[in-house]
Amino acid sequence: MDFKELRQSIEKYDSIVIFRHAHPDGDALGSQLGLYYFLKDNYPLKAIYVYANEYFDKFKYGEKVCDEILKKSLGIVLDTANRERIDDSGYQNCKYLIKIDHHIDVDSFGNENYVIDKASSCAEVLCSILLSADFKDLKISKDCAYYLYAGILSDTQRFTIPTTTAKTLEYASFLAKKDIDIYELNCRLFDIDYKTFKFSAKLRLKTEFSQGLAYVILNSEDLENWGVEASEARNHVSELGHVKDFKIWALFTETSKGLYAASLRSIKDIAINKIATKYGGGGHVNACGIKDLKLEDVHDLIHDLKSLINA
Ligand SMILES: [Mn+2]
Repeated sequence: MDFKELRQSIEKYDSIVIFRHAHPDGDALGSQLGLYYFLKDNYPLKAIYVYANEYFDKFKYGEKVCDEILKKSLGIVLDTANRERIDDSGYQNCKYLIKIDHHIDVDSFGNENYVIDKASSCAEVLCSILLSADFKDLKISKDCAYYLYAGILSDTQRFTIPTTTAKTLEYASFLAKKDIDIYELNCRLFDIDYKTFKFSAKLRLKTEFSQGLAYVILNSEDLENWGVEASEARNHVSELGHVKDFKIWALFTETSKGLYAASLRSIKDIAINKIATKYGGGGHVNACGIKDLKLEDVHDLIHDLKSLINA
């Protein structure tokens, strides 16, 4: 892939607004802030904005940008497969839009689209771009490196999941050479508080397991008793991973009366994205999400996942 047109588009606009997906994770934020520092460091005369409608407690940054600014700006949307998931609809007002992502390209909503679905993270896609022939005369600062590393580390779960490749590690090594504080970043991203520690214990106790499938269904009452929001609870699906007996693991949370959202994960050999699509969701080969499932759909899905494991 060449990035000449991307470079031209970036240079053409005096004002650039960087977007991410709703309920941002470490990759959405790391990519957004990494690109922010890259653009700010190399184009000090441009106005660069980190667009945020909602916040993430580990990286509290960003702002809403008014329509007058959006109307003259280049918008760059990161880590977001489809337009409905962008945080938020402000992107529609941008003069020109670029998508940079690593999810399967289901919606080419940009005027330009740069999608590498083999990349571990959007931050890795940004590394491919920023280190390419079209950009390599520009500087990658310590701040930029720190946040890109955060994005890679988050989406690869510390370089442990199948999306981690030699390329991922090469980029991580390049970024680490910028003298970033790897220990501090790991603590910031992954150290848990006491409340989360207790939550994990309850989650483990509530886990059902049969025929290779581990799952937890949390209804509104559970969530209220445990004092967690549904979306926050679903972030803990990875805690069900790394168990030898589990081939697929799933966390279901009741998001509104009678409707459930699912977070699904699987071992490398089992692709779950087709089943996720069947139920109106999507994502990666081994990591998917589904929204608005009725309880009977949840049970059908559990049945389908078991069949898939035992096929
Ligand atoms: Mn990502």
